[in-house]
Amino acid sequence: MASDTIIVETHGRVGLIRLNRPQALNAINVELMGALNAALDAFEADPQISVIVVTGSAKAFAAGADIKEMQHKTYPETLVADFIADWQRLARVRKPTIAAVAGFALGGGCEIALMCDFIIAAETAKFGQPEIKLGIMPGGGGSQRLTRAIGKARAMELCLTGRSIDATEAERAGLVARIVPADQLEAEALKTAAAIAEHSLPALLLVKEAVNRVAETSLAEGLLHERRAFQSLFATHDQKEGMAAFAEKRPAKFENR
Ligand code: CO8
Repeated sequence: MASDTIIVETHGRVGLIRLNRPQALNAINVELMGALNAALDAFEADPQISVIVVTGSAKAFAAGADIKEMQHKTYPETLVADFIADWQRLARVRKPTIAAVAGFALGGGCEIALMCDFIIAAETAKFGQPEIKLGIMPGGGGSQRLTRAIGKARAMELCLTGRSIDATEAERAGLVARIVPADQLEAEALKTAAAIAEHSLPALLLVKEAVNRVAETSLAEGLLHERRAFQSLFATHDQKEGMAAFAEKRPAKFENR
């Protein structure tokens, strides 16, 4: 779908998607979400791409779903169309994903960041689930992924009050992996993504699957899944190469990147 609501770039093996509705602080509407999903499909299918970065502008990652677009929807309409059911594509991407967040990441914006594997935040980032102030509630994982990320007490407080937290509080809560100066956000995210993309892609995909099992399964099942995935990597050339390179004191040259 051709749309100017996102900008898509490639940087070596890293695919970058920039949310781009500056007039609405990157509020997520149907057009933007369609374009984002299409870009994710394309990067997922592209063998030249190993890691995906999602970012916004200096002022806003995304200030939520587009309130003006949703304003007049009725309950039967949302139910019959299963409104926002297809807004979770990002969470199903198999390749590693990083959210690079500056400015507002509110409501659906916070939820999109949470759908990524981890968040790198600028000092200016602000996270929150302000839906309660609109008479609604989080709908894209704010009550679920946020709770898993920062625990019940903190998530409950944020969802019930609608209060925003800054980057420091978000880092302390475990919501963000790292805070960087605002003018270095994109460079740092791309650098981190490029470093990840150097690794063996089969190993990256299995790491991601195994970590994500935590939310879906018991410890015993998760440990079994991890062990079987670990064992399966001994079938790859990259395991032979990675271990040979260590023994020979040279950088590894992975073939499945
Ligand atoms: N929807 C539509 N337009 C928006 C949104 C939004 N969420 N946020 C900002 N805008 C628009 C404003 O209306 C304004 O437009 P205009 O210039 O035409 O009046 C423009 O962006 C700039 O915004 P402000 O003038 O308000 O900028 P400020 O710097 O004064 O304030 C804020 C910034 C605090 C971020 C403020 O804009 C705000 O509170 N925005 C709404 C935040 C919010 O409530 N978000 C939650 C929305 S509901 C939701 O996300 C449901 C999620 C469903 C699941 C999604 C899964 C991915």
